[in-house]
Amino acid sequence: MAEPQTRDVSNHVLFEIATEVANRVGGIYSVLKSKAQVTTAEYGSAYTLLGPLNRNSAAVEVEEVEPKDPALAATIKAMNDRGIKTLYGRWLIDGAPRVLLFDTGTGYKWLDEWKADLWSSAGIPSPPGDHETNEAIVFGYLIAWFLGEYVSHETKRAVIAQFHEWLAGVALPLCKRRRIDVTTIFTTHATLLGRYLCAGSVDFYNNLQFFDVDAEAGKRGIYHRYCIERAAAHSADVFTTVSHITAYESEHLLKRKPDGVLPNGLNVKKFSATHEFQNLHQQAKVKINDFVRGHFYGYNDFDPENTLYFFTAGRYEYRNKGVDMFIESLARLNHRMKSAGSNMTVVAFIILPAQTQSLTVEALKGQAVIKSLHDTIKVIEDNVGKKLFERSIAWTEGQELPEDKELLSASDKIMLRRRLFAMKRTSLPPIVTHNMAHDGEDPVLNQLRRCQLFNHPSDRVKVVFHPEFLNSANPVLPMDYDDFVRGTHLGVFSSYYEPWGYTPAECTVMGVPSITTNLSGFGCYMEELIENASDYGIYIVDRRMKGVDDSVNQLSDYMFEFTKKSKRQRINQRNRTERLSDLLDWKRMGMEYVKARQLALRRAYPAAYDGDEEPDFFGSTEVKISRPLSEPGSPRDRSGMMTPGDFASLQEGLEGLSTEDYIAWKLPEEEDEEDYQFPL
Ligand code: G6P
Ligand code: 1S3
Repeated sequence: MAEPQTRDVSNHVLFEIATEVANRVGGIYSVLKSKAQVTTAEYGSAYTLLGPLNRNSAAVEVEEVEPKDPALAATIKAMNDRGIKTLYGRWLIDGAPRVLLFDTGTGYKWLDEWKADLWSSAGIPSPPGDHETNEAIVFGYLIAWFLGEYVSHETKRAVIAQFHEWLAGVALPLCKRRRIDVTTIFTTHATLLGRYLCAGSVDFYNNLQFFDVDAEAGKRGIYHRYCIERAAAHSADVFTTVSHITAYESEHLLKRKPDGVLPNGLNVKKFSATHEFQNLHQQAKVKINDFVRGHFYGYNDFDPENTLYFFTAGRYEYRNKGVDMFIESLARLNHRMKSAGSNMTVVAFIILPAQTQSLTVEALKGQAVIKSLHDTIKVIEDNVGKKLFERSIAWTEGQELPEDKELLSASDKIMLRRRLFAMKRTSLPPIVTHNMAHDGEDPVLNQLRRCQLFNHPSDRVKVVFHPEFLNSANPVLPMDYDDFVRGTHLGVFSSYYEPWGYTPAECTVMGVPSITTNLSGFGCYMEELIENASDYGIYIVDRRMKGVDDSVNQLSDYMFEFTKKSKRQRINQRNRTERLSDLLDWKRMGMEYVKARQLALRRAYPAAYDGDEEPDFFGSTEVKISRPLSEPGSPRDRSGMMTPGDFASLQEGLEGLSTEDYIAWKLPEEEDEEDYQFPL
């Protein structure tokens, strides 16, 4: 084994290990992909992502190249010689980081041996028949093999290995046990038990301290997975989570207090002028209008100018993602708008992928009849135009101007009448666009039925459940997700369990206001940073201190107040929301990763830091962003801790550490003049 103290910490190598490298599954893919640019800017070729090989996605996302680092080449060769197949290449995304993907299938011949070793060396059981855990074990053993081999070739530079989530965590206890000369970070993006417990009907946050974790994991058949997660958290030199709320949860469920929080950022692309993103909103909204006209054919009795598009989207975790609360609040909003005689209409989209058979005939027909109407009107327009032109050319002084009635021929009228008849409908516009595999048991449909949100003409809140992710090739709603988000007015994510929550963050960088909760990492983060977040289009529902009924009312209040905004107010609010995007940029957020890595190096190689004491990582010194200048001041309505746990932030303690690749957040100094041409 190499002498740990002799490694060069300033010129170190970084490996980041996850199962979603070049393989889209969920949020971790978004983290790695969006962060790649800042990490490659900092590390160049000293940064490699390690993941399992998924041939289908690697075929489109990875370009194979030869490794240049001799230690890496020797390590890959040694593993290839023992029958392990790998793919080394560039991930074809911004930053083009290097990736090394392992074909786990080629390691299965050792599965039983590795399972026995995991039990004898770490006390982690692995019952048969759990494919996901088997994959995690094989991947973990391959990673530990890789790291052990790599540090035997690379003897000078320090090596940091950062692991994401339990699925990539098996190698952590192995690194510790085998005393592999690397320093490790484990970043968890959720906890297994947290996700399971929240999806049930427990009062999770008030009972966090009291759960009998082993028993709860056992009851849910995930004890062995929980053991892997807990072992990973305890074996890492540095343990981090994506938010303070998940840090608090981890302390109680995984029994290790995280060293700090590494919040998720985005790769923000700014426009040179604010009106550009406002124009994009308008263009995208027109596409949504087209869909809505088709979907509600026969019932287009609401004015698109007075229609607002709200939406929620995510993985189909009905309770965890707060879809239950969203639907209940929509029903109350509907009632309030009706009682208030509102002239506005809200169309609420629910975009959650579920098992479906196909698009419904009605959904397809809706778009078809509107297209035929458009086509027919185009023909009539041409005919009328031609006639008007002929008459005008032949006009002489003293003659009457052509009459409107004469311009529309009998055949034009018949054509139009046929189109209008095709739009007659005996049933209400549907609430779902697809034939569901389990219509009768679907929680969203059942809740809409219970709340009687059936798209009746008298309803001021209409709903469209689109049980499939969006894409521009969809014949009914042909838009990519980003495009769709831009065209909406408000995103609603009333999550109960949300370690971070990319969906409202994505809304923010696109200048779309959103509603989140103080149980989501993102919501807590924004609440801590901004004095009155709702002025900036970040509404935070209190799901922590309020009872469910009060939270539902708060959510419907926010939505109701939103419907009362004028167009000018909406435009101004979007400008403010968009101004927050630097706050979520990896150029700023990535700093926390830098600090975590520094801490890992310090812990593994204290001699390289002259035995200095580890800095203090507790407390938070973030300066709040004040309310916008246009808003009247009022006393702060909140104070105190970020989250129940008041967790460490890696912000402090490592002062003096700066990387040119990372920028600091600046307060928006003044509102643009163009925003305030009209008083609010
Ligand atoms: C953007 C466009 C404006 C448009 C407005 C509609 O700001 O630049 O031209 O009027 O969007 O806003 P609304 O909130 O009604 O969709
Ligand atoms: C997790 O994905 P999820 O939707 O299961 O990781 C994401 C990335 O860190 C995070 O944004 C999300 O809240 C977590 O829940």
